[in-house]
Amino acid sequence: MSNSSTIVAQATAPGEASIAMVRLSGPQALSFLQKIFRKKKLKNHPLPSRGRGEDLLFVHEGGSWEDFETHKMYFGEIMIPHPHPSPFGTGVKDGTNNIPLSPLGERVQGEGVVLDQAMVVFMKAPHSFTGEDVAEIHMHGSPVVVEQVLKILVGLGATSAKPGEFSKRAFLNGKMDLSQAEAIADLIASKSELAAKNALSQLGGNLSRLVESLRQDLIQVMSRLELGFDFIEEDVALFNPKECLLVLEKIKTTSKRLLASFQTGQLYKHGLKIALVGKPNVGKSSLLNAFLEEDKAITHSEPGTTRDVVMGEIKLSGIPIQIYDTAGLREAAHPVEQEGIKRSENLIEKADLVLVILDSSNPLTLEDHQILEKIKLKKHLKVANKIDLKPGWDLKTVGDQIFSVSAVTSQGLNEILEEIQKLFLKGSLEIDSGFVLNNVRHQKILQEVLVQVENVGAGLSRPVGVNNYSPIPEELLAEELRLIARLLGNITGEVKDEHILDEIFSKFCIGK
Ligand SMILES: Nc1nc2c(ncn2[C@@H]2O[C@H](COP(=O)(O)OP(=O)(O)OP(=O)(O)O)[C@@H](O)[C@H]2O)c(=O)[nH]1
Ligand SMILES: [Mg+2]
Repeated sequence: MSNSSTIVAQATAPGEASIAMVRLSGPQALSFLQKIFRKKKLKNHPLPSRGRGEDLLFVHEGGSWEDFETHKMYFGEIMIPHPHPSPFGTGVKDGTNNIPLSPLGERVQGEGVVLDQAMVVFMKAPHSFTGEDVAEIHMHGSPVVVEQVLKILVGLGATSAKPGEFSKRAFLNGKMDLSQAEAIADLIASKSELAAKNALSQLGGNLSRLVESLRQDLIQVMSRLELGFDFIEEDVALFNPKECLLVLEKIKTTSKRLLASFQTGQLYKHGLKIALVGKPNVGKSSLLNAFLEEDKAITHSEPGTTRDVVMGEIKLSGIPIQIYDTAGLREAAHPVEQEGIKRSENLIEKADLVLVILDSSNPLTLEDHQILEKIKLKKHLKVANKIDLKPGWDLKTVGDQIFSVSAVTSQGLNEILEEIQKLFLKGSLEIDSGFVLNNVRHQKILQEVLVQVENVGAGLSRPVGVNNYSPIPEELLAEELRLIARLLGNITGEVKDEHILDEIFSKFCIGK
């Protein structure tokens, strides 16, 4: 499949950097590159002088200026081709002409204005990321220069790429399947080493191969079933329900295994959210600082110090753990504090785990009991802080499992971390299949597959008829199996649906 437009976008992150890369993809990639770039001899390989006015001549070793061998990097200059208006104003007089100076202070010839020095590479279709003609321009990472280059290319006729458009083209040109394209987005967004490793495994095709082999097994069974329709007169049972059941069983086991790994995949991808919750002054902010070993949140002996949510991150076995310090929960009079309390309550909803902080040095109050009541259905741990001080109540009154800690001495913090590890990370760090499911779209598809497989399986398990005929009408069975195959195909994008594709690729970043 080929696209008639040539798209352009910055492929590197926006902002100042040593290098920025602008990428073009499409049939005119080369001609646009030729219009704005001139190869230049590197200083240590000087060209023989060509006389006055030719000292800015660009190298065209072997062939003309326009020749770009595929997959070869060239050094040179980005030019604003005339008659494109100069972004540097009307120019500086050099005695003979009103010729603008580039920011590099270079004189400008009839070719145009020099914008930057650059390295460029042209990759001829189909041997490129998108499978189309691709040109990459590696320039200095100045947002001003990058913007100019993009403007010029758009002025020449290139189209600004939509988010994920390069990857979408790569997918449509058969360079990778859908789950691999999704893996690129995941790899870029990885928050932990494990997430990156998992995305790389998906990019390498681990998920695709698994799903595709199941789909192929199913297609074989389906083709035998459909062949049977043609031989209906001859009373030959080509289709064997037992064989079909075996294939369905395999799909079921694999789907279940992948779905079971989803929580781990999410953990790799997003980490864990932990909320420190409690009435004012129990030491929530002090505990956040103690976990982070950093003075991040303001602490004070006056209750109601924290108004906003403050987040800090630590790593536990490579998994990012986001710890949120919240405003103390109480009946607050001040509207700002009320807003803070509302935010704390929202956070309780979103958190994977709530640490309810109690002050061990002062007797429990009604507020403590109300908070304990409020979170009793959430996954939570009870934590008695300030155990470096004289105890104010018997910790056993709130149940058997309570963690005794001190934000001042850091005593007891490791026990909490070990418990978190036990609750969330145990077993999830050893991936036997080399891959865990981490994508909500894949999860939804596999859930549908499972329901469908269980339905068909239940029907097929009924006693078989004479000659092993299927216990459910074969046309109906064929339809059901086709649906499962189609669902599996949606994971790898074997079945192309424009809406699904737009939805997936629109979540990518621009330039990817
Ligand atoms: N001795 C002792 N003092 C602590 C400990 N943790 C906190 N404090 C003190 O308790 C007071 C309140 O601490 P914060 O961390 O600000 O309490 P908070 O729960 O964040 O309070 P709000 O933001 O008002 O909800 C401060 O004076 C802290 O120094 C502890 O483990 N031991
Ligand atoms: Mg606080």
